[in-house]
Amino acid sequence: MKKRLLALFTAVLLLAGAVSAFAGGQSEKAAPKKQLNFVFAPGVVDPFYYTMQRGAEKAAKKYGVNLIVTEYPKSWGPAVQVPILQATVARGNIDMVIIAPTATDALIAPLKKLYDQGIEIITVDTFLGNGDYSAKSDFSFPLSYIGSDNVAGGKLLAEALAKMLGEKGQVYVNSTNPDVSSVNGRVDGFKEGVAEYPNMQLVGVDYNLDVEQKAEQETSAILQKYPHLAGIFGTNLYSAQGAYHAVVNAGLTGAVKIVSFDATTDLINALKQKQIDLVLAQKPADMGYLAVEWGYKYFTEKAQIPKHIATGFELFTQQNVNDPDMQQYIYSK
Ligand code: T6T
Repeated sequence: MKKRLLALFTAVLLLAGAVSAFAGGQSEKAAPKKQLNFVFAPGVVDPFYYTMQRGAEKAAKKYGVNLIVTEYPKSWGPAVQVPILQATVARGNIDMVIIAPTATDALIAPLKKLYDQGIEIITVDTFLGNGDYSAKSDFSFPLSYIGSDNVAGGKLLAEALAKMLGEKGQVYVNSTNPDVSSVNGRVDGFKEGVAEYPNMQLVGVDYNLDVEQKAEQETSAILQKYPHLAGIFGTNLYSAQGAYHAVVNAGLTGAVKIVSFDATTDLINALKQKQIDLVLAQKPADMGYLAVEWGYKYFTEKAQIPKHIATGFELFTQQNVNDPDMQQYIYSK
């Protein structure tokens, strides 16, 4: 009898233990994670943003984020980018928008509207206003700006060009738009750099509106107007591609030195052919990857995202253009 009572008692204890372990297990189990939906809104159809998209997709895969990529705008500017963005966000249930704003001011209102609806914003490559999201202002609502230090890049290329030219001569800049933070920063940095050399003269800045043919025509006109032109800075891939084609067509390869932002296959091949002298590669894949990674950490760990994350550069020269290590920095479709 005693034995049977003991067995019964043990059985009750075991059962109680099992029940509590089951209940405890249930309560300890984390609530199922919410699916995060991020939108990626590129600036325009170009290999720079395709490379950025691949970086974003890599992080999205790692963290289980659903990344919705908007249609690629076929031309540059808010008139094309904003309706595409709005159509994508209208699907609903979006947690964050990762966007390269195509204008510093015109994108503030449409993005603020999304923010007021509860959607977080990270800007990549380009920023809103003056880009300082740490001081309170009408454009400081994005969590972060992740991109190149464009002023530093422009300055660095001015100094490199000055060295190539013996610190003297006329130089010219071909850029895209006057209201875009990235290329504007590059122009400002370049001007600062040139100003350090009293025997260098900046003859002008043209804007091609992201149309390569226009960049080529503008550069051809400048080559005619300034027969002694010594150097050119192309502030992005369309500007630099148009500019070097104009120089080649004028038979001035080598006589006019060219430095550029953006490492497309076209520009890298031109460097190999000595049709361009220096190519600065940005790190678009890192911009996309970091935006998704920080966004994920913000939503899941309440991480404090730095208001500005600079992604750095690589410089392609005649010396390193064939190095196996450098090939990863060439943009691709
Ligand atoms: O240079 C990049 C980007 O940084 C800029 O904001 C716009 O032009 C590119 O996409 C190259 O076409």
